[in-house]
Amino acid sequence: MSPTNIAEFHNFIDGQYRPGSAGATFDNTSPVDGSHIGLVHEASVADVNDAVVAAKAALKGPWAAMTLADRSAMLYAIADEIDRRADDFLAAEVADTGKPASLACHIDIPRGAANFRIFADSVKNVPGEFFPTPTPDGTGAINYALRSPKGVIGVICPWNLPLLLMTWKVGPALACGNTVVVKPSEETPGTATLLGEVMNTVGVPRGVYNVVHGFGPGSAGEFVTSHQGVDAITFTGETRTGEAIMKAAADGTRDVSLEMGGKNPAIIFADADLDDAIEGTMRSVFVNCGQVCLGTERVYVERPIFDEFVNRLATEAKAMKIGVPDDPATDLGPLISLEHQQKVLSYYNKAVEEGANVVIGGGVPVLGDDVAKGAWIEPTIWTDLADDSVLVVEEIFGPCCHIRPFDSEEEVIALANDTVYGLAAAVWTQNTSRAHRVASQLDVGLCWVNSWFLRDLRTPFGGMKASGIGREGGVHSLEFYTETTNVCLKL
Ligand code: NAD
Ligand code: 6OD
Repeated sequence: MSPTNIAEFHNFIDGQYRPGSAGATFDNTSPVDGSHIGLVHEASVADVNDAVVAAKAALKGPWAAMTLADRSAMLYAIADEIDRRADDFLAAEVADTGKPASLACHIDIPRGAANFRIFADSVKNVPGEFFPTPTPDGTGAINYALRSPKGVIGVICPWNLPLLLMTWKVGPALACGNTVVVKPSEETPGTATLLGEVMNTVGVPRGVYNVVHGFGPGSAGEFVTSHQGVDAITFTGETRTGEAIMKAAADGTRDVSLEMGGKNPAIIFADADLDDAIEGTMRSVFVNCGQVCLGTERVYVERPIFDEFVNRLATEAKAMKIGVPDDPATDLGPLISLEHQQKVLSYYNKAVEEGANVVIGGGVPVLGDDVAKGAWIEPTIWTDLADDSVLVVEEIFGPCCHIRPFDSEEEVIALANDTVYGLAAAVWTQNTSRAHRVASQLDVGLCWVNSWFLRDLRTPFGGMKASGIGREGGVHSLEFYTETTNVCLKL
């Protein structure tokens, strides 16, 4: 959006809002009711090139000239300004995603600010490497490692937690002295655009933060990832997209950090605190309408408590209020788009074809005429599907799960690991030894025990196997967003 007109989403290049130079635009529509939110200005190849050139100039110029202390202070100022304008960010995020405002104001927007503060602190406190090295002549040498920014970082973002996931990358990238060219999802251009105003308000030098709008192939996404002035690419999104981006990054031997899809298990042992397990699984399956990469789509429950667990989860899921973002009682908003609704529905239909027992849901809820064009979907629970069913194998990214009984620890570990993905798991048990034993055998980047999505931003975040390459968070982000030079000095 321009600073004065929230119906237009301009590119933000070299500190200025600009339409696309080719004049192309596309509509941003509300997932709540299909209404028109605004017009997004698609960046051309030339616009993306301008953004990269501006980012390069800032990298070598005013941004590089700042002291670490000043740069960290500026990141704090960005965070403070996000907090000050929290209502604007909330409105933009909710308009684009349709998610409950009660959710976005607790998770998406505060994390948008926290992502700047945590990495401003990290860069100031990370120690360097030093090795004294003996030499044959007895005088010795010292080795120390210098860290420098990697350069211009291409940041390619998804739509499910737009501000949270974009700042999760922009925060550490800027903290380490890089500059960025951000390509938000075509579904959610709002908060990335608004962040440009924040950058200007707090005096971030122009060219440090750039935003280009558009799609993936043949559009801004591909233009960013194939641009040889982009020194590294950090991506969150679908695994297939990540694979395409990795291929693009091979030209020019550029580094990638990939945070991708998942088909995450939750394992509930009979000794779990059932109230906690139900509460946690309700969140891991249904929060953000199931559109969380860490979300649970496969639930494994130890046989003695299987029926009780299914009944209780179904009862609570049925009681959720599906509704509009501004209603404080809303638990479940719409999916991101009608296209995604059709994808999720196609899985719902396949479940029936494959003989699932549909415990609850399976369709589209009937809501009022005013929201009839929204991307609504029912929360859905299945049992009785085969382990090789597409519902159990493929990521759906909707408010749904399959629940299956298990009889032993060995069996459930094998079931949980039987996937191409390896992002996250949740294990529910009161037996601490078992918790450690199981967590260490799951092929996942993130394992929560008796919790879910409990985040400490200093910890490694990312997935194994088809869920990603690399880790971000804490020192892991600093590793990705810096280059290292070892200096060996003969004494
Ligand atoms: P997506 O892969 O469709 O799109 C993500 C971004 O990539 C968008 O900005 C899109 O325009 C861009 N893009 C698409 N094709 C491209 C190409 N060829 N070159 C360059 N850019 C391209 O993902 P999505 O639908 O926005 O998000 C949902 C997916 O993201 C799910 O699979 C989910 O699991 C995953 N996700 C993963 C994490 C994680 O941390 N692991 C977090 C959130 C979402
Ligand atoms: O909490 C985070 O840092 C993070 N990257 C969350 C990802 C959620 C995926 O949908």
